[in-house]
Amino acid sequence: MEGEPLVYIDGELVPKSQAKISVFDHGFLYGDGVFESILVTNGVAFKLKEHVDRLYDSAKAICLDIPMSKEEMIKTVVDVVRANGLRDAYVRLVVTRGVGDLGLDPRKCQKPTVVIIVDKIKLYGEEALSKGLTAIISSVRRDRVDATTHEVKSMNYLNNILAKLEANAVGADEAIMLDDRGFVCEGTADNVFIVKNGVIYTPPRTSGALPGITRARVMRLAEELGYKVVEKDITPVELLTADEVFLTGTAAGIVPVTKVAGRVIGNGRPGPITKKLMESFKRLLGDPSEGVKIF
Ligand code: PXG
Repeated sequence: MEGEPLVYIDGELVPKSQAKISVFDHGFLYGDGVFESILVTNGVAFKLKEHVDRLYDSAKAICLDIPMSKEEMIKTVVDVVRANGLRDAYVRLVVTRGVGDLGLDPRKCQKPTVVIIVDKIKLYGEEALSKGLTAIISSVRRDRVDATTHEVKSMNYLNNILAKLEANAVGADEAIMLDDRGFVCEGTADNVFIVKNGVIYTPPRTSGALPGITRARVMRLAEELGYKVVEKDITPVELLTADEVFLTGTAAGIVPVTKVAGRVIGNGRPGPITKKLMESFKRLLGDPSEGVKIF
């Protein structure tokens, strides 16, 4: 479709250039809100139901009552994608605490703000994807599970951004972050997997990493392909000495990592298991049985 994307704000569809919210919205003032990113491929919104479930879990964890049912939310997302006429798109679903005053007390906010953006995204270039990314191990630790845990997909991404700045400063593509105990947790917008001696490992839920929807599907896919997948704590040395390392996330899918903190992973090229998973995962995108068919 020609022209500007249409953005949903609290029941209205407005052109991108006019899509604005109040500076008194606590999402803006305090990062008080939750969000999801959903990929639409060939008219199918991949795992839309799971994303909406996670959105409502995130909201519940911060006592935010989303002013519509999950079914209404799914229907609204579908309607907004349709209104934009995009068969291949990236959907950003944001629910903030809403407009309040300058105090941080959430009770000052009468009604959550719901925003749905349908646009395009590119996290990494084709070359990085085919050759593999370079990553650092960030000095910025993930927040604790008993603090501002990253299990909640909240609008507080400063922890991730500080890590990304470290990667940018040394020309690396991504930053892998450790949890407060020093075990591998996740990337700034993706979950981490390693392969050692043919077995696939990923940090467990207790690392405090976001329970990634791509992560869950990739774990099942790997098992369907006959690989053993183990959730376990991964030390930095296990990461550096892995045969293969890859990341998973909505925007990028499965992404090989071929250098971590200056150490070459495997032979420096995307490994065979990573490539096999990438190939098989690509086929899931656009499959109506893997999500909600929009067109
Ligand atoms: N960890 C973190 C911290 C994330 O933000 C993931 C893991 C992967 O989860 P999913 O469910 O997508 O497999 C995410 C996902 C962005 C961007 O704009 C961020 C995410 C997804 C897409 C784009 O940088 N977060």
